[in-house]
Amino acid sequence: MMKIWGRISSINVQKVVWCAGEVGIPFERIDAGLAFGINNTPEFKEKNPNGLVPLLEEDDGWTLWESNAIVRYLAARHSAGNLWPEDPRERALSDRWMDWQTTAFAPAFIPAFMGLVRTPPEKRDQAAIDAAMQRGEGFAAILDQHLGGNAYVGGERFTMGDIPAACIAHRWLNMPAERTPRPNMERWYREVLARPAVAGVLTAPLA
Ligand SMILES: N[C@@H](CCC(=O)N[C@@H](CS)C(=O)NCC(=O)O)C(=O)O
Repeated sequence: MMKIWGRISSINVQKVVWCAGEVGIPFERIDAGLAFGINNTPEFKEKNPNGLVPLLEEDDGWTLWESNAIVRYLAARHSAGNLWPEDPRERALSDRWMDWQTTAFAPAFIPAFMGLVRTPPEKRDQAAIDAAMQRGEGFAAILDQHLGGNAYVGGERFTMGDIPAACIAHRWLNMPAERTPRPNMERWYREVLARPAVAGVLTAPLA
């Protein structure tokens, strides 16, 4: 059976587990990373020299790391024409939001997530948290505006691009912090959160 290595509290593991659920292939998830360890062992690093999760391992031993690459692979292999749009323009829009999630929205506010969710109150750097929230607001506004005119990130239907974008939206919308209301983003988030493949993947409260 296909294996997905990685703890479910990792956003990058969440993307892959959600995508595997969407395409409906059986898989086994193996906890790795943080307190679970494993990811820095020589055996794991042979499969992913970065020592990071997620890692996909197929029945024949073929492996793939980098969460968005794994999402694209699973979607292309098992859901071409559906999660993985055949039309190059539709696919490009889906791809765009995947790259934007990783390179823009996530790096902007992850210091706030780490401070508010993974750091005890007495050790928090409030100034760094506030600055990260302010940066995040700018990107949240961009996604909200896009979803004001589109049902999903890639257009009128759910595609692979919604998965990374919704995983980061989940963090943004559930952090214990004040945020500007984003009605379009919240409408889309609630809708994708109701998909059966999300069950057990995006947890609240955040961990
Ligand atoms: N660009 C990589 C980043 C992977 C990454 O940073 N993974 C984190 C978890 S989100 C990790 O493995 N951290 C070490 C750990 O959990 O011990 C991807 O998208 O897969």
